[in-house]
Amino acid sequence: MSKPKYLGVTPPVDTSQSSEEEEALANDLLSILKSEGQFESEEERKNREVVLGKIDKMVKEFVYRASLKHKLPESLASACGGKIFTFGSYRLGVHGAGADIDTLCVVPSHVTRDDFFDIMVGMLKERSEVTEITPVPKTYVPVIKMQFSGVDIDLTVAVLQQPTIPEDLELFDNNILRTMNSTCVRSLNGSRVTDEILRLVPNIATFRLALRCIKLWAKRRAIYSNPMGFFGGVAWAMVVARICQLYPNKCASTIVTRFFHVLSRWRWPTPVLLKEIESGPAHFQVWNPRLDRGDRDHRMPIITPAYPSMCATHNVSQSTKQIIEMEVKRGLIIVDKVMQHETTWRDLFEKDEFFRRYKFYLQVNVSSTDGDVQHGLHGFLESRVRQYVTRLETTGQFVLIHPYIKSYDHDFVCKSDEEAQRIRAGFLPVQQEAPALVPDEKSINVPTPAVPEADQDNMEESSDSESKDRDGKAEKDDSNSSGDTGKIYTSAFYLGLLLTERDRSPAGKRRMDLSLPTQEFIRLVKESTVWDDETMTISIRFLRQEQLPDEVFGGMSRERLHYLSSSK
Ligand code: 3AT
Ligand code: MN
Ligand code: MN
Repeated sequence: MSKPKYLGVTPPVDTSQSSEEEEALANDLLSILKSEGQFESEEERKNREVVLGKIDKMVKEFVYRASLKHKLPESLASACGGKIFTFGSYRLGVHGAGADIDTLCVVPSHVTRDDFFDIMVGMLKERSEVTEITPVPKTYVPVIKMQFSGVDIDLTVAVLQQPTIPEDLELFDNNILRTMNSTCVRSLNGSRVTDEILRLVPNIATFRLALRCIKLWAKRRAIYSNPMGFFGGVAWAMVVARICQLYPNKCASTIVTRFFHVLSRWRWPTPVLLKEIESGPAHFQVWNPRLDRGDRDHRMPIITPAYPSMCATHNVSQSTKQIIEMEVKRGLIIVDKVMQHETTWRDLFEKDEFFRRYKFYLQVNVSSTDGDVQHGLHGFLESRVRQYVTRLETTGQFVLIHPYIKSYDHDFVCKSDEEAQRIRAGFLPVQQEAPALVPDEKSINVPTPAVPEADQDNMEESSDSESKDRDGKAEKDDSNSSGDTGKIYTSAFYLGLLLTERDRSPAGKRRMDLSLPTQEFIRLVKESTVWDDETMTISIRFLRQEQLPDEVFGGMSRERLHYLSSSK
C-alpha cells in the first residue's frame, strides 16, 4: 500500500495557495511581531550558538571523565562520544528574546544520572560563564538550570542503552526506548516530540510565523500555562501544526485565521492528533481513552506525536476550557476583521482584562523566609492551584473559576511581628499604597477559613460598606507567630469568580461557602513533602474587585471593564 501524500490523520481541507492579499497580511504579521519584540537580535542569536557549542564540548568531556571514573581505559573513554539536542521553543525556532534553551545531553549506558549531577555540575561550576546554577535532580524531568554567558539554560540528560554516542545519532527510532528507564524516556520525550512536530508540518517557515503569532496571542490573553490548566507551548505548537496540515499551502496569515475557525468549531473531546498513535516496542503507556478512565476525562485532548504518545493538556478543567473557548471566539472575530482590513493584528495581542472582569476574586498567598525556598514554593503552588479550582468547581456555586497565569511576587523586610503577619496574610505594606487592602483588626489571625458572604445582585452597589465589612477576611495560618521579623518572600495567585444564580435566599442575598474546598486545598498543600510549617505560610483571601491591589492593574485604569455575568 502506498503512503498517503499528505501529513496528518485526514486529507487536507484545502490545498490551494494563499492570495496575494493574504501574503501581504502575513508580512504585516511579521512586522508587528518584530515591533512587539518577539525576535532576538543577531547578537543574541550568535551568542546562543557559541553557548551551545561550548556545552556540547563540555558534554563530551563529561562523558570522557565519567568513563574513566567507571574504569574504562583511556582509549575507549575518549571514543565514547556524547551529544546535545535542543528542544522547546528554541528547537521549534519560535523563541523570543531572552527565552531559555532547553538542552538534552545524551550519554552512553555506563554513564549515570548521578555522574551528571556530580561531574557535570562540578565542571559547570568551574566555568566563569556559568552563574545561578541550580541542579534539580529529584523531579519528574531532572534538570540543571543555569545561566551560561547570560543565556538561560535547562540541561537534561538521557542515558542510552549503547556503549557509544556517535555524532550522527538521531532519536526518532522507538527502539532506543527499549529497556530504558522511565525517567530517561521522559527526558528524551521533549526532544522527540519537538522533532516529530517539525517533521509533521508541511512548511516549517509558515508554521513558525503562525505559531509565534498564536503564542503571543495566548500569552497576552493569559491562556498560556500548562500548570494552570491552559495550554503550554507544546500544546499550542501541536494545534498550529495540525492547522498547517489541513491547509498545507497557505501562508501564515491564513493559518492563523483558520486556527480560530477550526478551533471554534472543534468537537471536543475529539483529540487533536498530528498522526496516528503508535504502539511501541516497550511497555510504556500511551494515551488511550478507550482503556484508560483518566484519559477519558481529558476535556480538550491534544496528543503528542512521538511514542509514547501522551495528552499535553490533561490539566484543562471545566473552567479553563470555557476560558480558552471564550478567547478563541474573541480571536475569531478579530481575525475575520483583519482579513477584511477592518482592523490590524495588534487587536489580537491586546492584554487580557482579568482584573477588571470579575466582581469577586480569591487571592492565594504563599510566603516563606528564604528566597531560594520561595522559588520552589512558587513552582509548587503554581502546579497545585488547579486542584483548588477543581475543588471549587465541584461546589456548584460557580459558573466559572478563572485562574490567572501569573503571580505577583515580592520580598519584604518586616519591622515587626505584626507587619510580618499582615504580609503573610497577603496584605501589602501600607507604604505600597494599597488602601483597599488595609485590613480591619478582625481580619487577621482568623484561625479557620472565613466564610465570605456575597451579594450577587446589585453589582453596582459595591461601595456598600456593610458588605465590605464582611468581605476581605483573611484565612490565616498562625502556627508560627513568633520570630516573624526579617525578610519575607511572598507570591500571590488570583482566581476570578463568576457565581451561579442558584441558591438565592429569599432576601436576594446569597451565601457563598468556600470553607470546605479551601480547607481541603490548604490541607493538601500542607501534606506535601515540599511543605515546611516552620518557614512557610499559606493564606487565602476573598476580595471584591475594588479591594485588589493597585499593582495588578499595572498602570491601567482601575475602571471596570464589564463584569462577566452568568445571567446573560
Ligand atoms: P519558552 O520559550 O522557553 O517560554 P518552551 O516551549 O521552550 O517556551 P519550556 O522551556 O518551559 O517551554 O519547556 C520546554 C519543554 O520542556 C516543554 C516540555 O516538553 C518540557 N517541559 C517543560 N516543563 C516540564 C515539566 N515540568 N515536566 C516535564 N517536561 C517539561
Ligand atoms: Mn524553553
Ligand atoms: Mn525550559
